[in-house]
Amino acid sequence: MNEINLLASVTTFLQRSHGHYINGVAVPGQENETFSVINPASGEALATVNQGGESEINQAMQAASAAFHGVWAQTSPAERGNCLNRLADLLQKNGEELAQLESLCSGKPIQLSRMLDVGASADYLRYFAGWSTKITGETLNVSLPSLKGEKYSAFTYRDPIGVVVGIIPWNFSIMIAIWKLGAALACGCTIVLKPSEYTPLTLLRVAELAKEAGIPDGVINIVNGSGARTGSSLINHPQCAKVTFTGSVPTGISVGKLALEQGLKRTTLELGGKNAAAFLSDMTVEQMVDGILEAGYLYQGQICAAAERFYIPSVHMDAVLTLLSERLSAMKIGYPLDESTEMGPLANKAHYQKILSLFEKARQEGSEIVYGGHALEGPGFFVAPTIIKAKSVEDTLMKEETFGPIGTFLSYDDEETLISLMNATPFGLSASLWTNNLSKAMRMTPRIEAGIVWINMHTFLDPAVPFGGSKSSGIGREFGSAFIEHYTELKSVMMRY
Ligand code: TXE
Repeated sequence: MNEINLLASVTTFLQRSHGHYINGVAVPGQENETFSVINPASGEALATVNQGGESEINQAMQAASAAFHGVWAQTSPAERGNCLNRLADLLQKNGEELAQLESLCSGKPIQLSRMLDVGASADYLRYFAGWSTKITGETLNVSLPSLKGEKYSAFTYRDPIGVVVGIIPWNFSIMIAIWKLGAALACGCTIVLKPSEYTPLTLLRVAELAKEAGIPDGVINIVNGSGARTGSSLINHPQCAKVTFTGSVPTGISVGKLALEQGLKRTTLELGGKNAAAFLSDMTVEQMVDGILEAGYLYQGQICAAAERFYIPSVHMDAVLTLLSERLSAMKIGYPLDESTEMGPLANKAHYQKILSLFEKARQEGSEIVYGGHALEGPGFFVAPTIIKAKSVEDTLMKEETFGPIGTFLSYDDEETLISLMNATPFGLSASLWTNNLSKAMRMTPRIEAGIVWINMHTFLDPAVPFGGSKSSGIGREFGSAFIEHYTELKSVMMRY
């Protein structure tokens, strides 16, 4: 056991009363309507949070709008970048506090919280900071003929889109919010973030650090509350110009529909999927198992880009599943604040119940549960990492996103069939192909329907590489230069002289 001691600042923070963060100050919210934050490793309440009502929603949207038209519009691109860089510094300076809060609320192993919610978040902010001074339009050659010797000239601007509403899931309560916030602020937008009701605390602390970093009041606001009520009201609000959402496919579709109906508000939807990882027969069994663990079991499989469908050459299937079972049984499952923990609990009770019902479904359908497939004893929402051997592509677990530590396996014999198996899904967020034959991989990659295809790797995201879903896995791209299109409105200017 390497269980770490909670920092005094974490204990003090948890004891505070929690609500919202609007226009540079903590706002208590509706004290008669609260919800509890549950530690998924123990099932016990960590804190209570006051719901955001119409009053908080209005205050936050007005503050973001005033900051957009006033102070942030007057802030130079260079200073916007400096603000993001200073926030990155403060995330790192306060990193242990943030990582502990994230692990307590989400069940994420502490090493991952340190690496991703703190370390990677700082890297993403610095990447976006660099873009703030490089957002430009273009000069265009007008194509019309000149009739009387007149001349034409044209160019484009990229105007910031306005107030962005960011709706955040529970799996990376800091990092995914930083993706939205960094993109919005670099482009000159202001933002109102609604964290998941399961992980509402970390962003309240990040907002305080943003103030310390010199980000003007009103530029970043946090409103806590339920999705159906607070989330929808934020999207409905007349000051909302754009919605950026990460979460499940059904909720993403409702969010997208509402945003369209409320005046064609722009949307970026980064949704889930049923991502495939395919191993070609030149890989060794050990290489395949290493790849499967990387692709499917990190952070209890609660990563939208993680693989859930695994395609293995028939000749290797038994050996792969035997070695994978051995590796899973050696995995250290435990308390997220223990530094040696490799796998923690599922993030919340609803998700735990969903995973248990999927185990049941697999049994009813006669899929073979090779390893795991059950809850683990003790308090908290722990389940065994699980291997399921599917009968066919029709098994529920080959089709429905589990978002849990469950790999579902199907064998194949020829590589032509493999491509159609990989594409036999309405989703297309990510996919991976594992082979030492790069020439073959390069020929197969264009035929794989996914927003990102990894070769000999899976789940790794990079701020320089666009990320987002094809097919039903989303609309729009985060990162690279691609995000700029989604946070700015292209304005054309044409003149005759
Ligand atoms: O996600 P939701 P939930 C999957 C995972 C999980 C399931 C449900 O399988 O078991 O989704 O989890 C807000 N208008 N993923 O319920 O509903 C909500 O408050 C506006 C995959 O947590 O997608 C939260 O802030 N907002 C996923 C956010 O949307 C609404 C990550 C995400 O909630 C809303 C998380 C509404 N009508 C869960 N309803 C991924 N692929 O990354 C909810 N919200």
